[in-house]
Amino acid sequence: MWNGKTVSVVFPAYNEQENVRAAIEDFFASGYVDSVLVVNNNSRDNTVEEIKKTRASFVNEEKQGYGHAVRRCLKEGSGDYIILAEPDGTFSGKDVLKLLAYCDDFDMVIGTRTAKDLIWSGANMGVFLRWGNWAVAKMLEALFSGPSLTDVGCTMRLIKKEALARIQGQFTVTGSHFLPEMTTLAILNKLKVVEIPLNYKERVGTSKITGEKIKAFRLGMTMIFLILGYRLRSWFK
Ligand SMILES: Nc1nc2c(ncn2[C@@H]2O[C@H](COP(=O)(O)OP(=O)(O)OP(=O)(O)O)[C@@H](O)[C@H]2O)c(=O)[nH]1
Ligand SMILES: [Mg+2]
Repeated sequence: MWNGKTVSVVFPAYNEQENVRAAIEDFFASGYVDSVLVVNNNSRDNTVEEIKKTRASFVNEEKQGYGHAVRRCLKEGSGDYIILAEPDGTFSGKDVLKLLAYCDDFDMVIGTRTAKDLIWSGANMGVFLRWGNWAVAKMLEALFSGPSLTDVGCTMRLIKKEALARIQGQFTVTGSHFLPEMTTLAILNKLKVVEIPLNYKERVGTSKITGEKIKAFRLGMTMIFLILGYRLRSWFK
């Protein structure tokens, strides 16, 4: 609970047996989280068995992909404040408090993983990823006169239920480049958005998206085209 409002955490999970249980416990341990829901994306390992050992609930999303899983998370999140994160050990439950501290004044509070002093040793945020995320975020910020942005791909973020309802029907992306679409739609729909620095730690388990440089580069290019597409369409509308 936060100021009399319910807080729900939602995790997309694909083969996260190694950390999902610890992540659920870590987020509950923040003391502010009322419920945790895991959207299992057809995991072939023991992710579901591990979730069952906790007080989190879960659903399965059959359509495979990060965007499908995250959109299902946002659809199922039941609290007044919905916090999206990953159960792979990279995010800290205690950072929930940082997001909540801003939500009186903002509709959406986005994390950034590029604040140098909060990147833990072993975290997958080397020079290439850090500056790549920063550059695409700055492009988004400049093209849309948006809030200060320094990370285009940070899953951990908070959105108020009523703010989510304003943009949810406009989501189109089902792949790994979903987050910049969510941020762009928030700006275009005049939600109040702020970005704040979060801890970013070493991953537990196998990386599926940005672990390989070439995959990360392709993803970055897809994000750039998505953002440019939104800008051009809104100029010519
Ligand atoms: N890649 C991928 N991730 C999925 C899928 N479904 C759910 N997820 C979850 O989405 C999150 C993002 O995937 P990650 O492999 O952590 O990718 P990343 O955060 O870009 O990179 P690392 O954390 O450094 O590995 C994780 O919590 C996954 O378990 C899917 O189909 N593909
Ligand atoms: Mg991750």
